[in-house]
Amino acid sequence: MEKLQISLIGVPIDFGQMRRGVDMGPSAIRYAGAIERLEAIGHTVIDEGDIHVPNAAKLEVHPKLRNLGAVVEACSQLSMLVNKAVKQKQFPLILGGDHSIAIGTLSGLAQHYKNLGVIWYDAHADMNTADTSPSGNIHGMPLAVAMGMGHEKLTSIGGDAAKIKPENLVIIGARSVDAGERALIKEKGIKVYSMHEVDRLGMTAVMEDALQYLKDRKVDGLHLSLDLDGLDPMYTPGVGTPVPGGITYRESHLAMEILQESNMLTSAEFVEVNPVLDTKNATANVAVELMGSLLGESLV
Ligand code: B3U
Ligand code: MN
Ligand code: MN
Repeated sequence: MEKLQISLIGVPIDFGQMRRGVDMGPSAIRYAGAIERLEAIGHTVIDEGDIHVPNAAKLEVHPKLRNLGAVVEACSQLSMLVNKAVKQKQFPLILGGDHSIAIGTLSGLAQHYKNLGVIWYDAHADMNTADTSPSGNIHGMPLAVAMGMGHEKLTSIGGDAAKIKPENLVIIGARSVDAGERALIKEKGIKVYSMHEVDRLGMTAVMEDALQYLKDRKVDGLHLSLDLDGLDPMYTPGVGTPVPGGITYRESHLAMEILQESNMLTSAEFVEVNPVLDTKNATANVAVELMGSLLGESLV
C-alpha cells in the first residue's frame, strides 16, 4: 500500500443546517484519535488545523439559503486549502462540519481533476436547490451546487464551471430523498444505490459495481464524501438528521476496504459528526475506525 502525505483539514461549521454542535465535529474526530490511527498505518499526517469560520450573523442572509454568507466564506477557504494540498501531491482528508463543506472540497478538487469520480455515502441525496429545498439548509444542496445548479455565490466558488459531472457521481445508502431531488436524479440519470440495492445486492456487489461504473467513465480521481448519517443511527447516533434503516457498521467497513483495494481513491471527507447529540463520542469513533479501513489498516 502506498504511504500517503495526508493533509488533514478541519472545517468547524454548523451553519449549513439547524442543529448546533456539528461545528465540534473536527475536535471530536481528532479526540477519537484520527491522527494516531493514520500514522500507525504508516502515513504522514500534515495537520492544517481548522479553518476559520466567520460569524454567520454578520454575513449575508438569504430567505431560502440559511447562513449563505458564512457557508460561502468557509467553502472558499476550504477550496483553496484543498487545491494547495493536491498541488503538493498530498491526500486531502477533510473533517466536517456539516455537509455544506463539500461545496468547498469539490471546488478545490475540480481545479485539478477534470473528470473526478465521486462516491456520496449518505442517507440523503443532498441535491436540492433553494427552490426545491424543504428546509433552506445548504447541507442538503452540495451536489446540486457541484453540478452547477443553485445560487451563483455558491456555484462560482473556485470558478464558474461545474465541478463534477452527473455521470461521474455514485450515491450509496440513500433512503430519504425529496421530490425535487428525485426528479433531478431521473433527469440526469444519476447512479444511486439506495438501501434497496444495498439490501438486495449486498455491499460487495454494490461497491464493485460502483467502482467498475466509475472506471468505465475513466475518472481521473476519486473522492469519497462520507456523511455519518449514511450508517444506521444505531451505530452513529451523533448526527443531525438520523434516518433509520441505514448501512451497518460491518457493511461500512467492507465498503471502505473495497475502496482501499481499488487503489482509485484520491481524497476523502467525513461529515455531520455532532458530538452534542452523541453518546460517548460514538460517531466520531466510528468515523476514525472507517478512516482506518479506508486508508489501509488490515485486520490480520
Ligand atoms: N433533504 C433534506 C434533509 C437533509 C439533507 N441532508 C441532511 N438532511 N442531512 C433537506 O433539508 O434538504
Ligand atoms: Mn449529507
Ligand atoms: Mn445525510
